[in-house]
Amino acid sequence: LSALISVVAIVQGAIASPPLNRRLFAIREDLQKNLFDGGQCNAEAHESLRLTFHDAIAISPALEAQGKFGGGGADGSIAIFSEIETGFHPNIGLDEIVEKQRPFINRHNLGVADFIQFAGAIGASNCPGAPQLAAFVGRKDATQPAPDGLVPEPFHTPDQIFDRLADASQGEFDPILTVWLLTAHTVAAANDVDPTIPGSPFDSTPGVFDSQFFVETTLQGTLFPGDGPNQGEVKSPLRGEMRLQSDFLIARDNRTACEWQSFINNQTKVHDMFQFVFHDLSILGQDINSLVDCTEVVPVPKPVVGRTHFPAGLTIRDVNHACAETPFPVLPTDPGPRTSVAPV
Ligand code: HEB
Ligand code: CA
Repeated sequence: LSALISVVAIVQGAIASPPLNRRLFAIREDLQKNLFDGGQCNAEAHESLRLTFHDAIAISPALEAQGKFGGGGADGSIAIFSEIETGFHPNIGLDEIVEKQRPFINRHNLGVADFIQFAGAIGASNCPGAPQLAAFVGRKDATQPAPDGLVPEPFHTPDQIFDRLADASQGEFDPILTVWLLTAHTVAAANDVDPTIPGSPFDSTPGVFDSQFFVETTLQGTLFPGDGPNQGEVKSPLRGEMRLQSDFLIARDNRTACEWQSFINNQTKVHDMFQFVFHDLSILGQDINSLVDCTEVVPVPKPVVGRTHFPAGLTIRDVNHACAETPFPVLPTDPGPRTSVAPV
């Protein structure tokens, strides 16, 4: 009889709470179908990846040391307290993806903090060349909003950005790892830096997780794609392409220029370093020992498409070569006349 009772208990348990991976596969399917247009590296995939950063980075041991609440890191606060946090200036535009994700959160049984990081990992997996990003489950959800002032802005100086990332990560995210984190801007566009040209990409391949972002940010800026200059914007090398002042400066800063250049034409590095830093970003403020690693649920992305190149009409002569130690890599130029970058 006791054997029968325990069998019943196991069956009931399985019905009450289907195994974690099975639940995650269902969420993945729902996201791919209904948020990411059938598995595309689309605008919602980009925005979901950006959201992981804006939730996770809002944690500050420095504020805690002053006796203030410093935020909970990857705790879902940006969605749980979206009315407050999406009103913070650096979070401009994120209200849209938070509201698009909310019905998925409501119809599945997963914490908000876990969901945000999971959706970012699934979205990124649709971008050829991306790594399989970590998916952990079991985070503690926020009980209060993060304070304002913890998310970097494109008009901040490299010093401000390096200090903020180091604070959030207890020193782990140094200037070098900041470059690794910025690899995310290879699948990215800006809607609100210049609202007259929404969807303006940071590189010519916003649907591919490649090293074009690192190439194109080193090129001499020649134009504003819209009605710039706007706050946080500097001249870009291509019509249709947005360039953030922070990316421009970190690409040329003597602490980071060589690291920046080292990503060019090095897809293995693009892939491996972002995989590494996302893992640590996605669990800021959480205790990894109480989380379950469900990364196997994240699809392994397709390999990168295309080879690293200068956009048509541009060559090594257009490069601002900021790394004194290493020659700039030799790259082919795309054939044809100068093109412009299409909005996302
Ligand atoms: Fe990021 C986007 C900034 C980092 C991811 N950016 C973005 C933008 C900006 C930024 C401004 C645009 C927005 C609009 O819409 O307009 N970032 C920034 C800064 C920093 C950063 C300043 C520091 C340095 N990011 C980052 C990181 C990441 C990211 C780390 C990762 C995770 N972003 C991102 C993405 C994007 C962006 C993905 C795109 C989104 C869309 O497309 O929508
Ligand atoms: Ca790209």
